[in-house]
Amino acid sequence: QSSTVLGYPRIGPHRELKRALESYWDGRSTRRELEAEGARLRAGTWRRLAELGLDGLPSNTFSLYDQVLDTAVMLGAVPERYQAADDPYFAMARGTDGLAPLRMVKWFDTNYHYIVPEIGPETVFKLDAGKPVGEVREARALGYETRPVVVGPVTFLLLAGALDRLGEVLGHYEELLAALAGEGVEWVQFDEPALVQDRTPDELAAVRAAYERLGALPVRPKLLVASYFGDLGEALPVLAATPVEALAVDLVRGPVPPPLPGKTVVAGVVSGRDVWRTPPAAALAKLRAVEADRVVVGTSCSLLHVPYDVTVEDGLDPGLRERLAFAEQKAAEVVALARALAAGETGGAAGTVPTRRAELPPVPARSPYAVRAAAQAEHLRLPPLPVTTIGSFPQTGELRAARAAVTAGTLAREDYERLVEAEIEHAVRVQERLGLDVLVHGEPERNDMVQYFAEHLDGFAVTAHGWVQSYGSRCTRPPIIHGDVGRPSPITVRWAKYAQSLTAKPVKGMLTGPVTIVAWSFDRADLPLREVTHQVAAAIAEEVRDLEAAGVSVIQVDEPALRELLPLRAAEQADYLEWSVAAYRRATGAAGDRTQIHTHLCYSNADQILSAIDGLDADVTTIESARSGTRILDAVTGYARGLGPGVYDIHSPRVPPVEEVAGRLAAALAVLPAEQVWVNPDCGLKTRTYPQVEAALANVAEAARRARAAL
Ligand code: THG
Ligand code: ZN
Repeated sequence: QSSTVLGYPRIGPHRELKRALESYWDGRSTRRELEAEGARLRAGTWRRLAELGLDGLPSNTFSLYDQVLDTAVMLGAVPERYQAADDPYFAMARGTDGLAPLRMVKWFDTNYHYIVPEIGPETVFKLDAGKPVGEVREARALGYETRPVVVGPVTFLLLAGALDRLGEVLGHYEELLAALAGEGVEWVQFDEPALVQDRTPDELAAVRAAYERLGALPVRPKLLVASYFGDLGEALPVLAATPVEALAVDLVRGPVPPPLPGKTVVAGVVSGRDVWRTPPAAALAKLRAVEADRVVVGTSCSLLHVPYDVTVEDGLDPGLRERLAFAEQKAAEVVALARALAAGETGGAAGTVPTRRAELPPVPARSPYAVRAAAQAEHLRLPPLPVTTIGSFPQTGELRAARAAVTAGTLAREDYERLVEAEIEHAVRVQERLGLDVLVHGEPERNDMVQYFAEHLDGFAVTAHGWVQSYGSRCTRPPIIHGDVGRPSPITVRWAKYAQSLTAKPVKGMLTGPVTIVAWSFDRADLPLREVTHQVAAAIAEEVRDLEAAGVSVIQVDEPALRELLPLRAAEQADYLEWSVAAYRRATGAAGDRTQIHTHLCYSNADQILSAIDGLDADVTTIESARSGTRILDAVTGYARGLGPGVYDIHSPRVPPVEEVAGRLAAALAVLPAEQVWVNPDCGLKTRTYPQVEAALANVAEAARRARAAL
C-alpha cells in the first residue's frame, strides 16, 4: 500500500444515516432496514475511495452510533440492565423510558462524543467479532480488500477506566486477530489516540506488554498501531520496540519521528482536523524526512471530523472553495502525494505568508465583584434566590420548517420574523406566568449556537451541506474561519430588544463565547488559535456593548467548549487557560458595573470547574449539577460570586416533584450564602417539550418560593 486514510465519515453524504436512525427510533422503520442503509453507506464509501485511487481501504470505521460503543459490544461489555432491552445497543447509547443511557463524553479535543463503556468486577468479557469480520466479507464481496480498524486495547480500557483488566482483554484481542487471520486479512489497525496524552510509566509498560504479546502471536495479520491528535512522545520508542509492523503518526500536530528501521510508517501529512488543501511542497518535505523501511502516505487522523465533499458547496465563494478540502478531496490528496513521492517530485513553491491583523487593545478589566454586585442589586432589584433558565426553549417543528423555508426562499422574511416574534412572545408569557425572575427569549431564531454567530461575522464562511457527526444522529455544520474576524452590524440586538419590550422583568441577552465559537469551527491554519479567538472576543465585546446600549441589563455569554480545547498534554494547559480565559474577559470586560454577566458551564467533573469559573469572573455562573449530585457542591464551597447549581435535570422527560427540587436547593444553601444562590435548570430546554418544561419550571419556581419564605 502507498496511500490510505485512518477513517472516514459515516453519517452519509446527505446524512442518510441520521434519517435512517431517527426513522428506526421513531418506529417508522425496522432494524433490518437500518442495517440495509448502513450497508449501502459502507459500499458507497469503499467504492468512492477506490475510485479516488486509494490503495489502502479501511473497514469497521462505520458505526450505527459510536466506535467505542461498538468495541464494548464486541468484547461483551454490556451491563446486565441493558441485556433485556428490546435493542440493547441503542439502550446503552440513548437510554430507554426506564433506563438511563451510558455516559457520553468528548472524544479527546474534538467535538465528537463517544459512549463511555461501563466495566466492573461483574463484567464478563466475551468476543463477538461479527462486525469487523462481517465488514471484511462485505467489502470482499464487492471486490475490495480492507484493513479493519478497531479501538486499541489500551485506549479502550483507559477510556473505560479499567486498565487493570488488560491481561484478560488481550486474550480476546488475540482471538480477534486469529479470526481476522482466518479471513485472510493482511493488516489490522488498532487506534491508540490515548498515547498522545501524558501516560504514566505503568501505562507505558502496559503498552509495551500489550503489543509484545499481540506481536508474538504466531498466526495473525500485520499490525498497524495508529495514534493521532498530537505527538506520541515517549510512547513512540515503546511501540517501536515491539513487533508491530507499522505505526501511523500525526505529522500535522506531531513532529517527524526519529528513524524507525524495520517499520512501515503511515505518515499523516493530510490533516483530518482542518479543511484546507495540503500544501504539497511542505507535505513532500515531511514525507522525505521520514526514515523507515516503507512510508505510506496517510491522513493525520480519521476523516470523521470533516464533511464529505466541498464540490457540492456552490454557495461558497469560488476563491475560497478552491482552497478547501473535505474528506473526498483529502483522500485524493493522499493519492496524489503518494504518486508525487514515488516520482521524486518536490511539489512547487511554498505557501503564502498570512495577513496579520493589527494588534488588539489590552483586555479590559471590570470593577471588583463587590462593586458590581452592589450596582446590580440596585439596578435589577431581584428577590433572593432568583429563578432563571439557561437560554433555549423547545423549538417547534413548524419553526424549524419555517427557518428552512426562509433559507430556501419559499417563505418571505417578514412572515418568518412574525413567526419568530410569536415564539418569543409565547416563551416570555410562559415564563411570566410561572413567576420566573430573569427571563430568556428562547432563541427561536437560532439554528446552532455557533453557526448562528458565524453567519453574522466577517471572516467566517458557513456551508450548506458540510455536516459533521457530533454524536449519534446529531450533527453540526462547523463554520470555516478563513480571514480576520469582524462584526459588520449587531447580531442579536433586534430580538433581545423585542423580547425586553414585552415584559418588565429583565430578559437575558444570549451570546456564545469566543472560545466556543472557535472550538466548534474549522479554524484558519495560518494564524495561532489564540489570536483568532481574541479577534472573535473583540467582536462579541461589540455585541455586549450594543446590547447594553439597547437596555439589556443581564447578558449571558456561554463557553461550553472551554474545557474541550484544553490541550491533551498537561504542559500546554496553563498557557491555554491563560489566553482562553483572557478572551472571555475581552468579550465581557467592557460591560458596565450594573450589567450582570452570566455564564453557563456543562461540566461533569468538578475539579475543572473552579479554575474555569474563577478566571472568567462572571457575576453569575450556572452549572449542570442535577445529575452529578452534591459532588459539584463540594467543589464550589467558598466560591464568592453568584452560582446556580442546576436543580432540574433536563436530559430526561421526567418532571421533578417540588420536594426533589427543594432538596437540591437546600443542598446548595447548605454550602453557599443565600445571596449568591440562583435557581435554574441544568442546561438548555431545546430537547424538551413545552408541557414538560412548564410542569418542571412550575415546581422549580414553587421550590424557590418556599426556600425564600424560609430565609
Ligand atoms: N452545537 C455545536 N456543538 C455542540 C453542541 C451544540 N457540541 C456539544 C453539544 N452541543 C452536543 N452536540 C450537539 C450537536 C448537534 C446537535 C445537538 C448537540 C443538534 N444538531 C441538529 C441535528 O443534528 O439535527 C442540527 C442543528 C443545526 O441546525 O445546526 O441538535 O449545540 N456546534
Ligand atoms: Zn449546559
